[in-house]
Amino acid sequence: MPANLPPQYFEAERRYREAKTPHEKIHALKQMYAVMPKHKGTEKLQGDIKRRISKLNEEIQHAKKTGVRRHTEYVRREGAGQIVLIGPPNSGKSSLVKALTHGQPEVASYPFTTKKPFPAMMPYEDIQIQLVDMPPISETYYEGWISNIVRECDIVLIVVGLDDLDPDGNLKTIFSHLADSGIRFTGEDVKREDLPDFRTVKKKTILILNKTDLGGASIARDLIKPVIGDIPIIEVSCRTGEGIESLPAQFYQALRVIRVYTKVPGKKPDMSKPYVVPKGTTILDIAGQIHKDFRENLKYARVWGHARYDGQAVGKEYVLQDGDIIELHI
Ligand SMILES: Nc1nc2c(ncn2[C@@H]2O[C@H](COP(=O)(O)OP(=O)(O)OP(=O)(O)O)[C@@H](O)[C@H]2O)c(=O)[nH]1
Ligand SMILES: [Mg+2]
Repeated sequence: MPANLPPQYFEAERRYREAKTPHEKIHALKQMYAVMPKHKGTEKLQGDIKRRISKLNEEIQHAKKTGVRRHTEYVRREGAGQIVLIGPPNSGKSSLVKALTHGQPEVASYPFTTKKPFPAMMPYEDIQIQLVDMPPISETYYEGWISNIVRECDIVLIVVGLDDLDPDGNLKTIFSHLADSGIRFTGEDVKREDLPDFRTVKKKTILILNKTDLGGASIARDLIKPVIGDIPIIEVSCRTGEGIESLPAQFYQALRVIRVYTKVPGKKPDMSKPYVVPKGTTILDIAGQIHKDFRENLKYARVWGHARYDGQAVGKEYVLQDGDIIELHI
């Protein structure tokens, strides 16, 4: 045995031996490779790990080619933000999309009902937020394109039902599948500089504990808390409607965006269609989006809303607030 292998290596090796799917095995092998010291004494082992990874990749590719329903899916982004729902089978993902939108995704008492992504718009005050219902994720069932859709979205909702007999185990399975595609989950707001490298992304995540009408929420919470870290939990019941009403506002908050309305001097503001921009956006940032002349020649703006008084003149660096109405002057 080569010298100087750190404890993390043996930890990863144990995970490799316990791994059931090729994806899990690759994940563990990559960790083994990452933590091992790279010197002459470990060369043989390095080669061995690389070979095992490429063999597993071949296996996956082969399965993809010969599989029955292998295809890719893509969802066009619409509205003020995109929220993707994932979770174990039968947890109530489609029921939640049905409760929050005018969409009619298929809901059924048996698992693996949803086969394709199903986008639908959730109204919130004067804007629309896109929800994307997804097929379930389980030990034996994972569509590669799920990773692509999750990677692109703004927020992930992980839906778990209180009738789930192994909520923590199922969550671990989901995390492991997505970790293979470099996706990690966090309760924090994600800024670009938080990304450790271009391949790995952190996704702002909320855990929805559904079916509170069945009881047992506190037991489930105790089981899943150690697995989900700082990810917040919201308890709801799609059956009774408990906790559903406040979700749109909570999702909107989590998106970290604001609405800004515009007005032309001497006219009434246009309240029909706000600009939806990230929190922290300044007058100058938004001016360029409205028209490039504004970006180049902007002198000042007037703001109605959160400025000290209505119609206050502010400079280009003024940081906008949700609901502000602006009038640009060149
Ligand atoms: N008791 C109870 N049952 C619920 C609740 N929400 C959903 N269900 C039931 O759970 C079952 C699964 O619901 P779906 O919305 O189809 O679940 P899903 O997560 O989309 O399932 P897949 O697409 O197979 O992954 C259905 O029988 C629903 O009626 C709830 O809040 N309480
Ligand atoms: Mg479904």
